Amino acid sequence: MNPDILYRRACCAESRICTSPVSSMSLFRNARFEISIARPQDLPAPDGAEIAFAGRSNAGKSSAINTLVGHTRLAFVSKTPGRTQLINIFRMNNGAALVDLPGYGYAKVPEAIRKQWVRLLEEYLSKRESLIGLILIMDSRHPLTPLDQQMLNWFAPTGRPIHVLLTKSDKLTRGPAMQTLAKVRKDLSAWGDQITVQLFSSLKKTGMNEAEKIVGSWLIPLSESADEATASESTQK
Ligand SMILES: Nc1nc2c(ncn2[C@@H]2O[C@H](COP(=O)(O)OP(=O)(O)OP(=O)(O)O)[C@@H](O)[C@H]2O)c(=O)[nH]1
Ligand SMILES: [Mg+2]
Repeated sequence: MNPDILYRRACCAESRICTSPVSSMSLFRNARFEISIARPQDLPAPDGAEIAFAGRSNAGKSSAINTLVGHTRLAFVSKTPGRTQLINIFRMNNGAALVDLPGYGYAKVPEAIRKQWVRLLEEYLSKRESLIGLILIMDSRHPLTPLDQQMLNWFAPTGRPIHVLLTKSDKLTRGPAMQTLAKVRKDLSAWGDQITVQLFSSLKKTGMNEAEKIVGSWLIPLSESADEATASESTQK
């Protein structure tokens, strides 16, 4: 194996900096950990477009981020629900960021902490101007829980796109998976037509191209407007 790859992998495990070229997709490649924050007031000033990953505790948010960036240990994955308790920001090469949000709906969390998480999520989802789209992660076996619906209620009114990943689809056979997809798609139309949905499995690495295409389509208008701004600057000179 190329020693450079080995070295980069060792770095990733130590510092959560991901430069691994192994099976990462072009859009998400070279994402690196930037910051963790616990309170809305600690959020850094926006420094590029943000794409947030929200969902029930243990639904597979951190795993989905790792799968998309092609790295097993960038975001912390655990069998114990409620492990991501902070907002973790990962910056991609193109300047946009993937944001791993604390999972909701874990019953064993003390009430005071639960309230703090809810406040953090609501603040972030409803007020963050740099947030251009939401990836809402739902376990394909338990989609659209009341708290998922709450997330949709907070974010859909912003008019920004939402893409639902029905994760752990490897746990369903094809028929039930397709039925779930059709039913969730129909139910989601109640929140508007900016919502898309797909099946996804971090275990089997399925659905990655579709997810990349959707997120890429959210970023293209931004790069086009940046190009237009540069073009108009140069014509003014
Ligand atoms: N079979 C299967 N298991 C998965 C998949 N995605 C995640 N898991 C498992 O589900 C558990 C939770 O995954 P995480 O990615 O930590 O979930 P999370 O949503 O980030 O959880 P919190 O941080 O607690 O909110 C882990 O044991 C993962 O290995 C998947 O696509 N298929
Ligand atoms: Mg997590």
